[in-house]
Amino acid sequence: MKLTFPSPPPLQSIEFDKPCIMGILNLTPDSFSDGGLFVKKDNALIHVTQMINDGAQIIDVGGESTRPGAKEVSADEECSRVIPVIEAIREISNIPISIDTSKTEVMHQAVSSGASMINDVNALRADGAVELTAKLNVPVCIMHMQGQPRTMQHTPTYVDVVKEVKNFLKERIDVCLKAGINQNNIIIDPGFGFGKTLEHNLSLFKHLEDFENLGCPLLVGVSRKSMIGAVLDKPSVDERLNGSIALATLAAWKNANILRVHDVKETAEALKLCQAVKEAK
Ligand code: 7PM
Repeated sequence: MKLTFPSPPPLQSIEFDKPCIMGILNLTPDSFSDGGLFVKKDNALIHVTQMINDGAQIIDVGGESTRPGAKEVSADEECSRVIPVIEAIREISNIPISIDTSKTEVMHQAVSSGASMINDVNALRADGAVELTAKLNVPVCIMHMQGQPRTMQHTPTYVDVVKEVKNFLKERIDVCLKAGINQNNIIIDPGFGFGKTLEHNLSLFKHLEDFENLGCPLLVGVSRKSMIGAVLDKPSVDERLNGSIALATLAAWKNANILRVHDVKETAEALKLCQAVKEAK
């Protein structure tokens, strides 16, 4: 399995013979883990350069807070946060940029400005999002979320979380395919922390291998998340590095293809060791 990025030229691809790292660039002023640190373009570029040097193969740019309870921002506001930074990254690198958004308008503008991939926690359920993605012909990550960001952590409920998340993703893959999205462009993500209790998150993680037979590359995003805080009793996000590395390693061991992380260097080292063990006789 491999992923091909038509934009920017020249055509680039990522081979999934081993897991790859997607580095997070959060451009929300209220982001819980890098709170406004990278709102300025220069700081963002320094951070991106560092992530590339540390081994990131994709940069995920987001300007919409999906934090539980977060208030929604307009497409214009989101674009004003992400577009200048996407353009600036494009001036220094041709690394694939993913745009973390649920808004059709933002997807469109971001890809027009040089983004190479769409990362949608809402799995392209916004009006026109599936059609636009088919037309743009770029890779897309569709993620499972129960409910909406503002209220999703109130009472997450499942009878069989693994089965239900899997069925949701199967249905969304079908919708994508019917709309003409290329099968090779679809990435799936169980959506850790999005309308899930700790128990749900742990269960999904334990059964990550079950998602393999959907036939799409699998993205896992657990970096600094509250499931780590809950197990380790670390209320503050900056105490969650060790936990993040532990889960990234486990996800890689369980054949995740893309790891969405804040701490690129540490994750890259863990993945190297994981791969060395995998390839041993
Ligand atoms: C506040 C709370 C800010 C949560 C940011 C977050 C994922 C994602 C995010 C994920 C994919 C974070 C999340 N999480 N996209 N975007 N998968 N595909 O912890 O798990 O970064 S935002």
